[in-house]
Amino acid sequence: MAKLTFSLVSFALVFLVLRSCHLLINPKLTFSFQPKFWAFKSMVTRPGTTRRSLDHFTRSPKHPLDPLTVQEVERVRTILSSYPPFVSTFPPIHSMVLDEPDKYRVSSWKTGDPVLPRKASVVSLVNGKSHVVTVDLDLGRVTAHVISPTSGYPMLTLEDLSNALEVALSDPKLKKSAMVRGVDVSDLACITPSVGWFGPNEEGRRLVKIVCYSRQNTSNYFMRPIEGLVMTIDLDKREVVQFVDKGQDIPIPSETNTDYRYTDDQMRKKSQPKMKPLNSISIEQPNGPSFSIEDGHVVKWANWQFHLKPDPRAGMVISRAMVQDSESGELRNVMYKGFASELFVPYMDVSEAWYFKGYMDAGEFGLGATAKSLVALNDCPKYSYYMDGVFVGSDGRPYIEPNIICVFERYAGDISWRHTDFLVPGSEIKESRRKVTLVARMAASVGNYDYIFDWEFQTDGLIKVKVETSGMLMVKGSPYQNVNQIPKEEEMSGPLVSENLIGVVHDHFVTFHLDMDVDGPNNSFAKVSLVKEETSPPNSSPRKSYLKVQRHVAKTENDAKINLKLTEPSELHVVNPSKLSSLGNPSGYKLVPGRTAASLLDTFDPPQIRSAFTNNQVWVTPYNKSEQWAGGFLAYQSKGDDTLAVWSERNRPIEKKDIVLWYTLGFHHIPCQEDFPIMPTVSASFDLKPVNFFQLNPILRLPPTFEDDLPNCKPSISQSWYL
Ligand SMILES: *[C@@H]1O[C@H](CO)[C@@H](O)[C@H](O)[C@H]1NC(C)=O
Ligand SMILES: *[C@@H]1O[C@H](CO)[C@@H](O)[C@H](O)[C@H]1NC(C)=O
Ligand SMILES: *[C@@H]1O[C@H](CO)[C@@H](O)[C@H](O)[C@H]1NC(C)=O
Ligand SMILES: [Cu+2]
Repeated sequence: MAKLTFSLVSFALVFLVLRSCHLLINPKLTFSFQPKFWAFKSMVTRPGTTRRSLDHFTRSPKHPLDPLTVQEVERVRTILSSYPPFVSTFPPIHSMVLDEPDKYRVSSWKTGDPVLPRKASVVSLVNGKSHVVTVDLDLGRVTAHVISPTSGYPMLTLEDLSNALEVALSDPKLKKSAMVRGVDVSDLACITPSVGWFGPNEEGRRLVKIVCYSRQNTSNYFMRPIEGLVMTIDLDKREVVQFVDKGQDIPIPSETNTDYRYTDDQMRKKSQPKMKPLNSISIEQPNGPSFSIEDGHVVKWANWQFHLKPDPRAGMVISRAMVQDSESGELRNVMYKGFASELFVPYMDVSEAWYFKGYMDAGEFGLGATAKSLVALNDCPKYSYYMDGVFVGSDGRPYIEPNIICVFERYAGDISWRHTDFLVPGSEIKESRRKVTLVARMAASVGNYDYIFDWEFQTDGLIKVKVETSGMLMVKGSPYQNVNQIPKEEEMSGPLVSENLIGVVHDHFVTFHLDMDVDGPNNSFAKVSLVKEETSPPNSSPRKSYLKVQRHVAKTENDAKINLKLTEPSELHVVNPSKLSSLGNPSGYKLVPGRTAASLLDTFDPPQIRSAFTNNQVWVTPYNKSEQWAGGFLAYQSKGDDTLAVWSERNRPIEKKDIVLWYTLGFHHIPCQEDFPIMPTVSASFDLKPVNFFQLNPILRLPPTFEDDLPNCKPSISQSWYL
């Protein structure tokens, strides 16, 4: 068993290094697996770190939504190997995930019931066509096989990426371009950005772009672009379709200050930052955390319960989120399924080496497939529980990406509710309750960028969904070292962020699929607007105007397409009209947008057509199991014929229906010097907040915290520290 574990782990680590997004280092580089293996081992035993034993070999599914297990993946592969169309040549597997059982069967499933029939959905590519095959694990055979009718290709595989790099690196033109700039081919680091879709040139063949950097004297090659050099590779013919090199006069930016690793010698030699160092800090949980994770995926904490799993495309999926009623104790449905459906990142530079950069990171590269093990104590606090991802390689075999999700309780010193009252003499009141929450976190490293996804649950029923970005800017080489050298008439695609480096302006849009089931599947979407009224009749009050609440229940999809405007405020409620409180209000949850942005690109700009789901910040659609991916099921090189915007043109009825809410959170990003050489995190979030869901404040009777509750802590009077 131990030996087996070792070999699987090493196998997984090959992928840990190789199976990444639009990033792949020169394949001539040899990777050392051993140190990573030990890093992983030490993590298992680190104190304050909880993780279940590695039982992936024997594990069987316990819940109908549990991801495919190692054994199930092996079995699917065996079934496919003897499936007649796949017998002569086993096609590359671009995706293999659980085909989730029917929603209504899952909703009525209870712990202890037999697990529902298990099926796998497999996407493979045969002669340029995407085959979607359903394998029934109980029947042991293929039960459905369709060729996808939409445009686009499935996510790229590791082989696609390494083939593309091999083709690029063996091209003498690339060697020559590198040499002209004084870069040895062995110092080239090339990445494989997606091509997007810009018309007939990109159609009928799978293409990828190649863009290179110099890794000379730095691990942060992203800051040393070989500007103006871009290759287009045909992935299946394995040939260079186009070679462009228009940047030979642009210097490669210096490696100075580009490295960011703590172990980097240069970093160590340098002085510490000019700030007073922090003392050690940690949250202590002497009795352990108060959540439990049953059967590996069902998280139970305080009044919450939900199913949590990694997904190669969405990253992290929350299902069947239910909250306990504070009065009756009943477990009530809130959301059937929530996940990041697509992530659109268009760059604002239309030149030849840049125009195509408009990524759809979930559908093109996968948010889970690019997520790596979290760094204990830095990515997640002490007492975190770590969950592994069981994913599938292009050969149809399983591999394990360890510790890609962490679950932890957060106490950030915040307040849940409070009041002090001193208006009645002699009866001063001081009541305050601290806020402790539960977080599920994952971090995807899609090439240069890192996206940290948090789903945070509060005891008052609120769910906060947060996205943070960090990592490296996608920068452009420039001849200029100072803004005073830039000619007035020259149009720059972004600010100078370091010498010879332009931080190209871009956007990030993350679109969430939120299948709300507030007290059951049949919900309505209500826009509760605030509108200005004039006092009438005039002079009947000293006031001239006031705001009035207007409630509009959306009948069809068009009624629920919303572009947020500060001057037209409205609350966005998902309500269950058949579940009224004792006061007669419908039970609901509201979407509370936080920081966001709208895409300002032309609606007919090709990247915007493909990512038309960003045309509105809010959409509501009737539930349809096949409408999960806002940018289309096959996003790679898609033409935008299978997006949320296209589905929604049907303008279907959405009142008193099982509905899905779609919300896009976004950033415009004008880079600045502080983003170099690695960006401090930028965050944006939105809330799903109960509205007339509970009878009253659900944490009214939450007890306060006293010093006796914290036996390990010294009295918390601040003066004592300064004695
Ligand atoms: C950079 O690396 C090259 C070899 O790759 C070496 O010759 C050179 O001295 C290095 N420069 C610095 C500043 O470390
Ligand atoms: C939801 O509404 C449909 C009709 O639109 C009805 O058939 C179904 O029974 C309802 N489901 C529940 C759980 O109320
Ligand atoms: C579900 O969605 C797909 C894709 O938009 C569509 O082809 C299909 O007709 C839909 N099914 C129903 C029942 O509306
Ligand atoms: Cu950015």
